Amino acid sequence: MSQSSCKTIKTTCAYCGVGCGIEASVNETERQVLINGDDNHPANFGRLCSKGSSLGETIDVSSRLLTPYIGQQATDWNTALDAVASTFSQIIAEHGPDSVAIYGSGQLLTEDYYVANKLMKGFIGSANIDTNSRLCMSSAVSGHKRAFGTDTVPNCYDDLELADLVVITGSNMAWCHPISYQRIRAAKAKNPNMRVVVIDPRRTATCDIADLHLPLAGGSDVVLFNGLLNHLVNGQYLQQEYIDNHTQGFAEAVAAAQQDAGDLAEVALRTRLSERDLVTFYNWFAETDKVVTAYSQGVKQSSSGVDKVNSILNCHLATGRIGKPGAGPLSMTGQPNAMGGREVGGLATTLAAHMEFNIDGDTDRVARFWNAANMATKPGLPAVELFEAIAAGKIKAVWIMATNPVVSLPNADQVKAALQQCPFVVVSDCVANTDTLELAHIKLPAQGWSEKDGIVTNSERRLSHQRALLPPAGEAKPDWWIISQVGQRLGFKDAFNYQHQVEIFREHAALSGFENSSEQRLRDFDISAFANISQQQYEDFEPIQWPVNQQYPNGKERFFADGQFYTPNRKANFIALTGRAPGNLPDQEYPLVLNTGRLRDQWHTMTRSALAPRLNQHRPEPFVEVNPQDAAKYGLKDGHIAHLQSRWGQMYARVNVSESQVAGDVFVPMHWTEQYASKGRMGAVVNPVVDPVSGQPESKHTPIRIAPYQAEWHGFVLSRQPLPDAGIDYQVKVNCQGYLRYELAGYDQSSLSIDWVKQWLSQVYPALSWQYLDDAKLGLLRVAGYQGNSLMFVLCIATTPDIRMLPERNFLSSLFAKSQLQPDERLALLSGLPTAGAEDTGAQVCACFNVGEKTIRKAIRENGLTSYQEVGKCCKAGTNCGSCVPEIKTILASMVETQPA
Ligand SMILES: Nc1nc2c(c(=O)[nH]1)N[C@H]1C(S)=C(S)[C@@H](COP(=O)(O)OP(=O)(O)OC[C@H]3O[C@@H](n4cnc5c(=O)[nH]c(N)nc54)[C@H](O)[C@@H]3O)O[C@H]1N2
Ligand SMILES: Nc1nc2c(c(=O)[nH]1)N[C@H]1C(S)=C(S)[C@@H](COP(=O)(O)OP(=O)(O)OC[C@H]3O[C@@H](n4cnc5c(=O)[nH]c(N)nc54)[C@H](O)[C@@H]3O)O[C@H]1N2
Ligand code: SF4
Ligand SMILES: [Mo]
Repeated sequence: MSQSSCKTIKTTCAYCGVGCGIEASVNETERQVLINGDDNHPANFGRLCSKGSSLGETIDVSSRLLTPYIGQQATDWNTALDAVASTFSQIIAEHGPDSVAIYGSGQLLTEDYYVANKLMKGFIGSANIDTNSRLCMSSAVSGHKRAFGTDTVPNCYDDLELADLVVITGSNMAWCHPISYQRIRAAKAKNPNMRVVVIDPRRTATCDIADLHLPLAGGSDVVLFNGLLNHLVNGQYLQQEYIDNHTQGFAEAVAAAQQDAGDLAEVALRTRLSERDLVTFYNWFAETDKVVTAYSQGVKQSSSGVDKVNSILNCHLATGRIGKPGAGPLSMTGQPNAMGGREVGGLATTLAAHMEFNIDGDTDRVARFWNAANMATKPGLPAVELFEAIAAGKIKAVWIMATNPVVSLPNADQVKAALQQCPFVVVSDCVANTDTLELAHIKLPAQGWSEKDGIVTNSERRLSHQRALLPPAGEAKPDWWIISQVGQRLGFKDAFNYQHQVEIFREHAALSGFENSSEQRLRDFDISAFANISQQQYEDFEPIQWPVNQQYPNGKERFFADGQFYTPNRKANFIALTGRAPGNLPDQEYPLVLNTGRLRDQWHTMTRSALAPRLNQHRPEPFVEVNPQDAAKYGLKDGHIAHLQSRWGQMYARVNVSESQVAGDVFVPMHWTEQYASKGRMGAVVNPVVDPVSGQPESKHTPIRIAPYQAEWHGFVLSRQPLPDAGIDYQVKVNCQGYLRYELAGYDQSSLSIDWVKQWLSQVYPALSWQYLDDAKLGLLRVAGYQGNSLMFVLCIATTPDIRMLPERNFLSSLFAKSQLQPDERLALLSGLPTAGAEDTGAQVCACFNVGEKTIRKAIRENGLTSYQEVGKCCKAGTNCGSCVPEIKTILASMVETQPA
């Protein structure tokens, strides 16, 4: 990139709720962006993880939705917006405001989110606007409101470093909030007194820094924390003055905890943990003043998610450890603007600016501020119910923005069917193809990260500016603009007459301060200091934690150490809790528990992360992780394919036999969709049970059965061009540097032949010279296609159930990366045997420097390396973001074990 045409722009990462600051060097003419961490951003101080640092690889426009579509027909904005507005109008006129809905996302910017909520709740007159945050944050929101009277995260990231005990529960922070995890790792290295406890049914990468790992039974968190509350009471570890002066309901909570978890042996039984480990954890918690409990989806995505949250908050309130440096509960938000969504009231059950339907005067207050034409007066439907109402025909038009519910909602085949029969589906997205866009009547192209511009708020309530780096792709528009245009066309010209997003931000800031001085009901969320922000100040916006008002012009790090809460009498509530079993339990027919979650290098439904070749190498295929005992019991072999089935749906995934999984539990990553894996859409399998208070689905606990998929053949193709669906059971696409890789498997091999290959591939490659090897005896079918001397594709199929008959993918990939092949390489290509000097680097471990497992093993062996730091010095692996350090340590450990004595 030439220096002269570069400009440097500060922005925030597109991905997780850590909210890291980025310094981007932008070359507009080449549409290239170089990504570096922003040294001054308080979330990351210059560090970025593998996802953040590869953002530059994801901004190509080739996969983007570039223009609006009505049906299959490209159209202009006016026509598309008119069609959206007139159809919504008509349906509202005929069936009332509750017959339409918006389904939004924590990946919208605050300004987008604010306008969507205003349109639906203030002007269309229904609260049927919910968001994917229902699947993500809603149990934390409800738990906070029950305890504090408001949805406030009391602590901040610095506390992760200041603590002497960090309890990480239901969170694979090493992969999902990598930079926060790195901060804990670094703090622990400096503070010998610091301990880390990880509570997770799986042994995850996060356990790498754990002094204690509690592999509790899925869903048993309330019992575990009720047991802790008992321990605190029995050992007199309470902060009695705080309890007496600033809380209520303590006696009832203790009585319930004693009833539920008074007997340690029973707690051990129900949590599947040993009494010794329980006592260790309880003692550490009791005896350490500075304790932070960081929690995420293992806590929230549960049919007792809200109770789990309150069981944690109970223990922090009982010890007065809340909102203090190094002490307090910290809910880690998932999406880049999950917190912003909570501020604007993006959930169907809340109002804007932390106001509530069920608090006297709030609905009227919002209505007056907006001068609302049709203020909604009651909560709308939460996500799972909202899609059930679509299926039932009660909701007849839905507008989906920045989320992919056909993949991410539970019982996703039902969701798909609901959208198929819904009379009017509008989808705003950045990319051209998703499983949800396929069902849209109207597609609207939204600006994505690197083009859109607005404010986001991270897990610690810190607002940051996400800035535009490049001009929009094609006709893409900001989401706030699209929504405002529809608002105007629905007849609300004045209310949606925004020219620039700063006008929306000012309005949002003003609403947060509206009737929010001490005479009225005080609300915690107050950024009224920005109500008159100039455009220049907005452009220069520096990261700051809310509240930002007259009292706190520079923001505020922590809440509640002073014991002042937002309930009517200002006291926090203890909640009396009883542990409940998950909604569906395994039985003879469905004997295993399916747990789902995230991988280090993929983001959700892969629409952005899978565009970066280096993020696809760590775990290229959908997989199911099973304990060796279960593998033996169900006849599953490592590396082969399994069929998973629940009462709701089915999927295929590759088997990964692993001790990190407890027998009886299996784990599947949430990421694959029909765009990448023909039958790997995991949402289809997941049960639609929800928490009764928050409505958040139980994504971590579905009874399933598993069986080997009896593939008669396996194979893969490396191809320059994308290939069509081959109509087989297992076809997985992997984007690589300059080409694509497809993994294939099928049941029926009778149709496998050179002719079949030609028929399939000539759709994409009509005129090539073909080279092939078809050896029925050896069970080999190999085909390569050349254009002149350039290799266009190579296909390798083993017509036997034995996957070892396939050549090494990494070696073939290295050949494929070359544009021209020598004769010996052409031969090697079909034989699958490495040419002299070619090196097989093995499966990728370090995404930042693309270092493979075999390279690392070789470096260790040849240089006698004993620590991950030495490995880093030798081959760079693990020296950038550090997310692969746990894996490097596992490799080191395995090599120590296998070394001859
Ligand atoms: N790489 C990557 N990072 C991401 C994302 C991504 O897609 N990819 N997404 C972002 C988003 S939106 C979110 S919400 C966060 C989620 O971040 P996390 O919550 O950390 O991620 P998950 O993998 O969904 O689940 C966390 C862990 O909960 C455990 N668990 C399951 N059941 C239970 C239980 O009953 N009790 C306890 N204590 N633990 C249990 C699972 O085994 C899993 O390891 O990640 C964010 N960061
Ligand atoms: N089984 C199971 N299911 C889960 C989870 C789980 O752990 N297990 N986790 C749940 C959680 S926590 C979450 S957050 C969800 C995430 O699930 P989704 O929200 O469905 O997943 P994403 O892939 O993030 O979808 C975002 C979509 O918006 C598009 N997009 C990105 N930026 C913009 C923008 O600025 N404007 C517009 N209009 N579009 C944009 C992307 O291209 C993509 O299609 O999944 C939930 N579902
Ligand atoms: S931790 Fe990684 S994904 Fe999350 S904001 Fe930071 S760089 Fe982005
Ligand atoms: Mo999330």
